[in-house]
Amino acid sequence: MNCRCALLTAAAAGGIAIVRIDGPDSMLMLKKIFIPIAGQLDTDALLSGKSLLFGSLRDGDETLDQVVVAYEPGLNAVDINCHGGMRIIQRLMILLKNYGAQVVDNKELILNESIESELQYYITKALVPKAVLAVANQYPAGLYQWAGDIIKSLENNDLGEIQEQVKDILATAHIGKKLLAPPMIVLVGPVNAGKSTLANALGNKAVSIASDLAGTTRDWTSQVVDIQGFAYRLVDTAGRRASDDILEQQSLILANDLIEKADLILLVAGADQLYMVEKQLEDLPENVNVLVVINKVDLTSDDVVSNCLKKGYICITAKEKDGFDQLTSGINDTIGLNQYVDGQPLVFTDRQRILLEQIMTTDNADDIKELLAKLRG
Ligand SMILES: Nc1nc2c(ncn2[C@@H]2O[C@H](COP(=O)(O)OP(=O)(O)OP(=O)(O)O)[C@@H](O)[C@H]2O)c(=O)[nH]1
Ligand SMILES: [Mg+2]
Repeated sequence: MNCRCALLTAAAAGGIAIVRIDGPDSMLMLKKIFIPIAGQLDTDALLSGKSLLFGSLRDGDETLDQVVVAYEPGLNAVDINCHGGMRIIQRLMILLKNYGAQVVDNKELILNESIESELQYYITKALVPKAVLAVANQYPAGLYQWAGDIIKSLENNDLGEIQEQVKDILATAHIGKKLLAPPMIVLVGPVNAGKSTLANALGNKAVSIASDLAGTTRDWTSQVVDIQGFAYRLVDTAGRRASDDILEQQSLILANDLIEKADLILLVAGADQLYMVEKQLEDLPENVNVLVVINKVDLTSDDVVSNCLKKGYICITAKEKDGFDQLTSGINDTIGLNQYVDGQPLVFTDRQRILLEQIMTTDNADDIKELLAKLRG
């Protein structure tokens, strides 16, 4: 069968999922797995301009789901809108594969050089509602509309002014990237500081073992967490101390690899471990973002806390989630995600960024116009 299929919506449970069958045999494939409800037109009606049909998705004699089918004439493709449970999606994909369709990544069916298609593709990769909204706003409003407005204003404005605007929009590229690929936060610090307790509290689930035995964590653990609506990959590592234990030494080697790749380090120390902070800071690479987090402030005096705050440290009680507002705002401020204003044009792909960078290097209005038209796609 000459057709390909892909899940167009996110690979997660949702209300509705859309599976596209694409290619010359897409109609033939549909007829094998779909029966319109009695009284409705045959699937051929789709081809003659009736764009939506309701009916049953069938695997032999078994009805898998009630679905709405849409035909995309320009694309020679059929979209099956089924219920969005993962089991239904899996059964449908297996069915299509068994009938000879090639299962591909949705990138292959929808992504081309246009903001509209980039939106359709990248929205399925967004892990949190804020990222979904930020991307969804870029067409037909947002970045798409901004590029159109600039094209219109090219005749009246001087190029310097236009390039200033392009520069501002380009500055959002790092935000777009971090909204779609969760930045990595690595928890490091002395043993027993409460790193694992903090990781579990930020993730709202017990991923790491926390105990008062120094050296509890060996293998690092990782989870995606939602911090004030933004997604991050949070990694908990083994406590740092000099040790002859070969496993502990290996744990530190693994942790050091992660530190090199981190977008942000949270250096966590207990309120009884303040004397260790300077040395631990010195041991971290120079070019990495670090926030110092003092934990267990429930066990210390107000004076100690106010001294820590003066030094710019964030004071928390991980066990009670106290001080988390300052911590989570500090994280988003350092990574830069708080800079994004809802609805603002946002650069969210490398293709968009490269085209805008090209605009910055030309002083020819026609070239700029062409590049902006290309950006819109
Ligand atoms: N009083 C108090 N105890 C805490 C707090 N956070 C963690 N603890 C306790 O401190 C001990 C160590 O916590 P962990 O989270 O295992 O510390 P860790 O930094 O992961 O330790 P290692 O994995 O050994 O490096 C546990 O007994 C926790 O219950 C806090 O905010 N206040
Ligand atoms: Mg631990």
